Amino acid sequence: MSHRENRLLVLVVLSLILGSPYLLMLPPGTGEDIPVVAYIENAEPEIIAVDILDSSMSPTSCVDPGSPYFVDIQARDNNTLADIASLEAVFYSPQSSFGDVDDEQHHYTFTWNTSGFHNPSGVGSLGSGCYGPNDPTLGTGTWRFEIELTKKALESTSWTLLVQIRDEANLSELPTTFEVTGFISLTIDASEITFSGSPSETVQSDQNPILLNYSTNQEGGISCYCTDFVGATDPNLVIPASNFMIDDDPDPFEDVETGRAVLTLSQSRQDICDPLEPGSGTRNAYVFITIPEPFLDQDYIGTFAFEMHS
Ligand SMILES: [Ca+2]
Ligand SMILES: [Ca+2]
Ligand SMILES: [Ca+2]
Repeated sequence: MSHRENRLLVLVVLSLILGSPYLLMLPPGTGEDIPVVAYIENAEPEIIAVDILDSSMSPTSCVDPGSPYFVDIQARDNNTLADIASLEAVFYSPQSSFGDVDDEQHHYTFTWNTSGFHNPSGVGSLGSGCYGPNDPTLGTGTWRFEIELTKKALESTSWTLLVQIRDEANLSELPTTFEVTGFISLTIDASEITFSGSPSETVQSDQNPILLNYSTNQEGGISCYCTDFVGATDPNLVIPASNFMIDDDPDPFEDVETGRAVLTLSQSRQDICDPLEPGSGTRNAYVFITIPEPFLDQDYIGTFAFEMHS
C-alpha cells in the first residue's frame, strides 16, 4: 500500500479575499481560490480490554468445554473505527501456539471482518450472539463473539486467548490467560447383569462384554471394584469379590493372553484398562465368575462399580 493510501485525504478549499481597493469593488464571493490538502495520519488500533463472559454475562477466567461463552473485545482507533479491517481471536492450549492449525483439543480460531463473524476452520462454533460496533465514526467500540470450545478442549489452567486487531496499516494484539475446566463422563450399556452356572464352573455374564463409553478432556483411567455377593435366601453365604474376573478379551483362559492380563476383582478400586488419552471412546469389560464348590443354589446379589478417574 502506498504512503498516500495510508492517509485520509481532506480537501479544503479556501476562498481568499484580497485587500486591493480594486478587488473591493468586485461583487461578494469572487476572488482567488487556493486548494489546500490536509493529510490525517493513520492511527494504530489498540485493544483496550478482552473479557470472557459466562452465560449470565459475568466475567470469568474458567471456560467449560462444550458450553457457550462470550468474548467482549473493546478497541480504540483514533482515526475512527472506519478503517478497522479485521479481528482474530485465537484460543490455544499450552501444548499449542498462536500460528498452529486449529484442532479440537488445542486450537480454535474465530474472526471478524467487514463481511461479518467467521469460524474459518469449523473447529468449535460461533453462536448467534455476535455483534460489532454499529457506528464506525466513533473512536472506540466493542466486538462480541459468542464462541464454544468442544468437549475435546484440553483441561488446563494455562490456555491463551490472543486477540489481534488490524486496520488499514497496523496490527495490535493482546493476550489473556484462562482455564479450560476438566470433565469426565462414563456410561455403561447395562444396568443389571446376571450369571448362572453350576458349582466349580467359570461362567460369563449374560451380557458380555459390558461396554464402557467414556468422554474426557484430560488423561484418565477406568477402575472397578465389587462387593461380596450375598445369598438372597441365606445371607450367611456369600461369594467373595475375588471369585469375579474381568478381561479385555472374551477368553479368560488363553495360553498367551490377549491385551491386558485377566484381573481378579476385589473390594478395592483397580484399573481395568490402559490409561486413556483425552477424547471419547469405548472399552470392553468381559466379566466372569468362578462358582464355589460345594455351594448352596440360591440367588446371590452384589454390585460392580465402574469409575472413571483423572
Ligand atoms: Ca487506524
Ligand atoms: Ca484373555
Ligand atoms: Ca486380556
